[in-house]
Amino acid sequence: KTENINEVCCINGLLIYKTFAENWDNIEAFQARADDIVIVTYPKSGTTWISEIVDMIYKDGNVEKCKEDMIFNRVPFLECKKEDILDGVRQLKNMASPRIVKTHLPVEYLPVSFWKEDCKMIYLCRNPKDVAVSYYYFQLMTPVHPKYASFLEFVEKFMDGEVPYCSWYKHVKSWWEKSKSNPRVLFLFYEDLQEDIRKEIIKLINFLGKKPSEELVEKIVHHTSFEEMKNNPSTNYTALPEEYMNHKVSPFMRKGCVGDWKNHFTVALNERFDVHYEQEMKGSTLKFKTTL
Ligand code: PPS
Repeated sequence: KTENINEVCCINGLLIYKTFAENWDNIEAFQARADDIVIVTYPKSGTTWISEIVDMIYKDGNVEKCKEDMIFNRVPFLECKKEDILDGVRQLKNMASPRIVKTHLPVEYLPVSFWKEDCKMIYLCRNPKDVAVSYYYFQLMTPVHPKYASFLEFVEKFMDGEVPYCSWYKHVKSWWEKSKSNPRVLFLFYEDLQEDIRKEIIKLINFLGKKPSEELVEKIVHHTSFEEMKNNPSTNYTALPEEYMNHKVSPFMRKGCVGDWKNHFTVALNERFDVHYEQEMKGSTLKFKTTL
C-alpha cells in the first residue's frame, strides 16, 4: 500500500528512511554516556549477531536473561523510529547503563556526544556482495520499505550508493580510518566470525574489559550460532508486527553464511562489481577478499 511506504529521503546528504529523517533533531542531540558501547555496521552486515554476542558478554553468559526481552529492546537501534514500538532515542533514554547501542550511521553522522564521551565502538564489516544480497531480501520482507524491480536493479543502486545509508564503500572506508586512529574503535569482519568464532569472541571480551573464561566463550558460541538465533524469538525478529517484517516473504535470519552472492551474481555482474570495487576502494588500506 503506497501510504505505508517508508520512503527513502535525504537529510544532510544522507539517504535514510523518512520516519528516521523526521526524527533527525532528536538523533543529533542524543546524549551518550561514557559507558555506552556502540555497535556500528552498514545494514545487513551481521549487526544482530554481534549484538547478541555483546549482550551475552554483558550478561555474563546468562542465556535466560538474554531471552527475557527482544534484541531490538536490549540493543536499541539509535536512529530507528517506527511508531512507538521502535523508537531508538526514547528507548535508550529510558535504559539503565551500561547501554548497548545499535547504529548504521556513517562516521560523520554519529551524534557528537559519542565522541565527547569517548565511547567504545565495535564496527562489523561484511563482504559487500553478501551484504547486497541480504539487503535485497530485507527490502522485500519489510513491507514499508521501498521495492526494487529486480536484484540487478538493487545492485546497481547499491553500487551507486543510492540505497538507505548510501555508499557501502564510503561507510567501511571511513570507519576503517577511524579505527586506525582511535583504539576505542574495534573493527571486525563477519567472515572472521564465521571462520573462528572463539577467537573473535575472546577479542570482544578483552575489548570490553572483561575476563574470557572457557565456559563463557562456549556458552556464547552455542547461544549465538545461526541455528540457535534463527529459532530464538528474542533474536529472530518474528515478534515484530507483519507490517514491519514479513518473514513469509523472506526470513530475517535468512541463510547466515559466507558466499551466498555466488547464487545471485551472474559472471558479468560479478566482473563489473569487482572493477567498481577496485575503483571505490583505491587508496584504502582496507583489504577485503570479495571472492570468498
Ligand atoms: S540489520 O537489519 O541491518 O540489523 O541486519 P543484520 O543483523 O546486520 O544482518 C542480517 C544478516 O546477518 C545474518 N545473521 C547471522 N549470520 C551468522 N550467524 C548468526 N548468528 C547470524 N545472525 C544473523 C542474517 O542471516 C542476515 O544475513 P543473510 O545473508 O541475509 O542470511
